Amino acid sequence: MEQRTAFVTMIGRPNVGKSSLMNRILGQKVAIVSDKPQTTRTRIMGVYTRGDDQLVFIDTPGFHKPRNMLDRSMNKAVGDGMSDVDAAVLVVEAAPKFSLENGLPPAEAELIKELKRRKLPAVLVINKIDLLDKKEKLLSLIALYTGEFDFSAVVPLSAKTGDGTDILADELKKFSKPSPHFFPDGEVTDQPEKVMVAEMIREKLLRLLDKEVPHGIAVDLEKFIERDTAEGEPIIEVEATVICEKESHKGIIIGKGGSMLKKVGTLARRDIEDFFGIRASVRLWVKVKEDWRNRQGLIHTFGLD
Ligand SMILES: Nc1nc2c(ncn2[C@@H]2O[C@H](COP(=O)(O)OP(=O)(O)OP(=O)(O)O)[C@@H](O)[C@H]2O)c(=O)[nH]1
Ligand SMILES: [Mg+2]
Repeated sequence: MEQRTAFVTMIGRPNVGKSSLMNRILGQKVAIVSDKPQTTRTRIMGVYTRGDDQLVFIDTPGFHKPRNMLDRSMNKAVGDGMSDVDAAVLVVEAAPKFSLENGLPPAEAELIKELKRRKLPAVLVINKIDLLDKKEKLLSLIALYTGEFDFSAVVPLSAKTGDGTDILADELKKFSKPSPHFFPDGEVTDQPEKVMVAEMIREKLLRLLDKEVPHGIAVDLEKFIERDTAEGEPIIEVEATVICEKESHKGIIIGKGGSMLKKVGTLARRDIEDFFGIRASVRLWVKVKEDWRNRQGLIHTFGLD
C-alpha cells in the first residue's frame, strides 16, 4: 500500500491536557506535563507511525492572555503551529472550572476564529472525561462548541486512562494524504536530546514548586556528554543552570540546605536514565536573571523564540 501522512496541530488553553494526549497516542513521553498552566513553551513535534500511516503531531503552548515577551512568543508558536497543517485538534476540558453560560471563553473563541480564518478543519476533543460526574454536562458542552464551528468529529476521551484515544487516532488518519513519510520509522520527536534533557529538569521544577516561581524558570544545559567510568561503564553527565527571576526565588529553588535542588536532580536523573537506558549524573546550579521573560536576547538564548 501507499504511504500516507497527516500533519495535525494540538491547540487549546493552558492545562487542558494537549501534551498528555500527544504522549498517550505516541505511547512515549516526548512533551513534559505538569499540573501548572503554561507548561509547554515551544512547538513540539511528536511522530506516530503505524504501518503506512504517519501522523505528525504539533503540540503547542496553551493559548492565553500575554503578560510578557515570552507569553507573546508562546502565543505566536500556536499560530505558527496552525500553518501548513492538514487539521487541528481543539482540546477542551470535560468539566471546566469556569461557567459556559455566557458562551465561549475568550481563549477558545479566539482559537475558533483562527480556525475559520485559516479554513482549517478541526476535531473537537473533550478531554478528562474520567473527571466527569454527570453525562448531561457533556451534551451542553458539545452543543456550545458545535454551534460555533463545524467540527469534523467530536471525541470525548481521557488522556489519563487512554479511554477514547484510539478513536481520535482513527479520526485523524482521515486527514492523511498520499505522501512518503516525513520521518523514519521509530523517530518520535524533532527535539534534540539536549532539549529533552533540559525539559525533563524543568518538568521537575514545575511539579515541585508553587505559585509564580516555576513560571519564571528556564533551564540552561551546560554539559551533556556520555563517557565511560573508570570501571568501563557508560554514564551520561549532565550539568545545568536553573535560571530564575528573583533572589527570593533562588532561595526557594535551592531549598533548605539544598534539599529542593537535590530532589529535582534525583527525579530528573531517573527520567534521563529511563530515557537513555544508561546511568546518569545530574549537577544543578541556580542563577538569577532579572525579568528575563521580557528580554529578547535571553529568550533567544534559552531557545524559546
Ligand atoms: N484527570 C485527568 N487529568 C488529566 C488528563 N489529561 C491531562 N491531565 C492532567 O492535566 C494537567 C495538564 O496536562 P498537560 O498535558 O501538561 O496540559 P497542556 O494542555 O499540555 O498544558 P500547557 O502545556 O500548559 O498548555 C496535568 O496535571 C495532567 O496530568 C485526563 O484525561 N484526566
Ligand atoms: Mg503542554
